[in-house]
Amino acid sequence: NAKPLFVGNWKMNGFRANLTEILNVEESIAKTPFHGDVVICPPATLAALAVDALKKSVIQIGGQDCHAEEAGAFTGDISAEKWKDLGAGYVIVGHSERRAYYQEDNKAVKAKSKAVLRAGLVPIICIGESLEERKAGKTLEIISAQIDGCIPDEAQSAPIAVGYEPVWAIGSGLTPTLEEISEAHKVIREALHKKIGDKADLTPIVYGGSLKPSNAKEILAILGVDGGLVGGASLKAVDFLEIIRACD
Ligand code: G2H
Repeated sequence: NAKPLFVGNWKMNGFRANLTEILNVEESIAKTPFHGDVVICPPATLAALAVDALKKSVIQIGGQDCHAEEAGAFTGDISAEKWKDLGAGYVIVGHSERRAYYQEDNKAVKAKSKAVLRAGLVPIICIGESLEERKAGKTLEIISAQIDGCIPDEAQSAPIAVGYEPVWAIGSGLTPTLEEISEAHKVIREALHKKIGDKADLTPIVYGGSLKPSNAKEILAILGVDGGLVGGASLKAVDFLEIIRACD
């Protein structure tokens, strides 16, 4: 089975003062009998400080996005190699906010995933259906196609993680039913099998979208849900910790 993975995606939130939140999580996690991986993806401006602050801790730092190229004239962008150089272990790619606001399609997400693997980091590849797609009964077809289109061949020989985030559940307070999450994760695992074989069983497929202390226990108990991608609730150390602790 896949090792549990929890990712706190701060998005464009937080200032230097909020780094104490990470340290609070760190202190408690060290005392918790949790045997998974914990990653925090702060805004890029805080990432170097976070790496320093967490040097000796079990928490790793991740990027929220990267450019597909290694270096060059790409003002404002950060390559996977830069994340590696900083000391990050993971990079989120294909988050629905990137897909929606920067028109990133599966092809672009695949190129970024490739770049993260090239740098020797773990890509957290995000997929998920929109509300229209769900209403049209196309969810399973869409997420299979996203796996097919976003996972590069290189993933056959290096670790990756997948984030299932129904777009309509992100930051909305709405979540799919437990059956819907279970079904989606099953289909994602099957689609992954076609791409990377048995390695699919060891690949964490984490749920994201309004995951919070009040719903974490039941969602994390679903077979095939290997952890969480937490946005809003990761900004408060106590909430993020409670979600991590809900995983047993
Ligand atoms: C989904 C999630 C984290 P939230 O975007 O990536 O955010 O938990 O706020 O819905």
